[in-house]
Amino acid sequence: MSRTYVGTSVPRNEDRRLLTGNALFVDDVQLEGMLHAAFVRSDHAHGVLRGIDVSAALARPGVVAVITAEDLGDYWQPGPLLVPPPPIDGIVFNQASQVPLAKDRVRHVGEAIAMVIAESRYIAEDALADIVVDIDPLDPVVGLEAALEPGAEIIHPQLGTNLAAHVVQRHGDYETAKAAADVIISRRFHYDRGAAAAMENRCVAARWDPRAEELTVWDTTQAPIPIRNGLARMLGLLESRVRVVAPYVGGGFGPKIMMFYPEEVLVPWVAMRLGRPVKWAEDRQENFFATTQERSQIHDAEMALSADGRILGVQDFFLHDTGAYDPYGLTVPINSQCTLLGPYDVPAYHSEFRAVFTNTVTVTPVRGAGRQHGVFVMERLLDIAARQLGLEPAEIRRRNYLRKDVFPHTFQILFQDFAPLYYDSGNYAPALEAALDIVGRDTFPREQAAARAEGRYIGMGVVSYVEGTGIGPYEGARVTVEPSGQVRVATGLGTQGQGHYTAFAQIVAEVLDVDVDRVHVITGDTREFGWGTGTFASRGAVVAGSACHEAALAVRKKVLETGARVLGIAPDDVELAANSIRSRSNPDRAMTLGELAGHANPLRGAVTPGSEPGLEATAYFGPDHGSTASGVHAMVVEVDPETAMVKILRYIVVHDCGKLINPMIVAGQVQGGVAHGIGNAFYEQLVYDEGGQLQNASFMDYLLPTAMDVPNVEMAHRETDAPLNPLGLKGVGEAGCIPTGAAFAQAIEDAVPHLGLEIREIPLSPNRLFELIRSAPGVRVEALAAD
Ligand code: MCN
Repeated sequence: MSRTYVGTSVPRNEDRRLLTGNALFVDDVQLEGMLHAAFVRSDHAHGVLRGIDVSAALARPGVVAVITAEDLGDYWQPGPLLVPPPPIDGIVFNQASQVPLAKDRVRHVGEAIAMVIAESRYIAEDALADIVVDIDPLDPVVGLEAALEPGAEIIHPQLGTNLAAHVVQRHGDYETAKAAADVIISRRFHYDRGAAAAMENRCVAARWDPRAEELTVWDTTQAPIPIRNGLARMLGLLESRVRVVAPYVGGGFGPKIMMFYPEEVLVPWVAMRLGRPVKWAEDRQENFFATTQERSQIHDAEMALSADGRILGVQDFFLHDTGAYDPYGLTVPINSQCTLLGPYDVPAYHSEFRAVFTNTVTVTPVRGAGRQHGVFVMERLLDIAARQLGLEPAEIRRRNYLRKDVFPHTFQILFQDFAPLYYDSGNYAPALEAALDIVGRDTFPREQAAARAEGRYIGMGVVSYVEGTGIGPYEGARVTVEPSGQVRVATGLGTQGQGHYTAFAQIVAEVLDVDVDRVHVITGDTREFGWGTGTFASRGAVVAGSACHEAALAVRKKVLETGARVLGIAPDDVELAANSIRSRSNPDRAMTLGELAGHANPLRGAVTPGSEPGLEATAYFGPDHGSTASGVHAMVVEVDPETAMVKILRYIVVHDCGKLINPMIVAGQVQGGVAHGIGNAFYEQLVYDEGGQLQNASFMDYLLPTAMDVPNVEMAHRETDAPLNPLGLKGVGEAGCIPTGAAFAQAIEDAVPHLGLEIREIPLSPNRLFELIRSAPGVRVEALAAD
């Protein structure tokens, strides 16, 4: 009987290297003769680029080159459209992707204009000040509604509009639903911008080896293989002559999936051109201007309900800010559009968004990738409706959940992969009951009343969500048993802290019945594995994990076949037994897997036709549809109505990501996601002034939650089997941050019901909450803390 690893909390095997400082990060790459890059960036949000004088910089000792758009010749190309929308009715998309260096216009503060290459980073930075950039400012376009106003400056003149996309999706007939409704709730909601704020900024190093004619690029990317393929195409090299390594990466959280950032295009090119290694490491301030961001959306939403609180229909018109360029297509707003429906039965839905260009940093997915906006709108509409109908927040949700017998469930609207939105499986109502049990459905009202008697204001929020995870197209893995008995697993995914090294090892160790610490996972090196897409959309476990499983099964088949031959026994007499094979009928006839691997790769003799040397197999996995994770978050907060400070007393997550590979890793993912969600909900906001200048581009001004602000999440897991992958997995990497804002808003309102607050925006910084409290209906400022 082989050992069980899947479903157990195997300690993370990557942590020893990380905690002892022996993990290689890109900035650790030091090569002989290495040069350093720094970038001249636009101070203007919008303007015509009249000229660049680089002569003084070139004269500075230690400066090796200064590159402008003109120097790039044909290499200067706008970046690719990463997820091209299909040409179908209801979708208008205007493409304008980022360029390596600004040529005739600048479109956001921080856009790269010139690259300085010098003997040291100090010299490169000093030389930036020598470069004179002549820009004629244009009116900046900032703010979602301003972008579409008549007379607004057009950011991409070739498009003749600031409209980046217009998408209409619907099922059922909302107008009919509305006509039949007893209650109609109509509100405007605003979700403002935030940053991903990974601990490690972006970094790229490149070396051209003229003898091997090979380019090696170390890159903090989430998608090493597409970067390799794109660089090979642009540089006219064979893909096999370009090696992209994404070693240990200190957090990605979405923006590191972007292809191609200017620096990723330019550093390899200049390293080849100069014949010397070059490195660029983003600094924290640059990260606020040069790394993509997410979030600003304004929703005008409406919900039609029957008198007993059943949803009849939802309508949502929203604006999405795509920033200066739109290389990622429609992913973020389509996620909002689809995720809004949540776990609920919504017979009629009309959703329509306009994405707009603005003179701000480009928007691409950040953990949650637009899903949190949809959840916020839906959950808030339900809360407002519940209040109007005199229902408990939990009760209105209960009345509207999809029943557990409707799965699989297909909607008429398209998901981010442009396939119809598909819920593979789910069971929503029990998760709500479980969360209420943990929070203490009977005891909480008493605690609330007791606190109130002491002059403390505590409140609870409880919200639901579903999350489409684990989308295709595919990932692959190669599993090899080596003669040492160690097992190598190579996959094309990049990893940024998610624990893939351990989780994938568990899958393979269980199939091959080897000790889990004998399984070595390699990710993020295109020389080790060259097929796949990358880490995004909480798909690593479902897609790459399943590929590891399939490859391990194929190796197990080889082990059993080769074992029978080498031991000279019948195939059905061979079994796996802890790092070995043996005869079932005569267990003394046995051999270690390492020895067998040696036999499978003989120095003499013949490999019989139809068989292959070695104990190795490669497999790919591409699901027809993603898998639908879901959950309920409950939150207990204490609000000081006079100062607007909010303290999170408890945070409860009941989460369903199908079968758990590693419960400890999943718990870490949820805890980290919740920390991110709390940041989004209460602390983090990128504030642009009307000139397009970011006002808080440092961690002094852009507040992140600290360990002091994030409670230990109380967690329970439900494991609804995912039918579309062999292990029954669903994703979890983003789940923690998706419903947090909605839970936060409901909990605050519940804490101070006497103020009549109705929260319709995120983030709710203490300042903003202070303002909202002071302007709440019927509030007498001098009596805030009293009834
Ligand atoms: N897992 C599991 N059982 C499951 C599902 C997942 O044990 N049923 C494990 C997986 O094996 C993996 C981890 O949980 O080790 C996350 O898996 P998954 O949900 O498949 O997500 P991905 O591997 O695709 O990771 C991407 C996801 C995203 S989209 C963002 S953004 C994010 C996130 O993961 N960025 C992260 N989590 C992050 N965690 C860290 N530390 N750093 C980031 O940059």
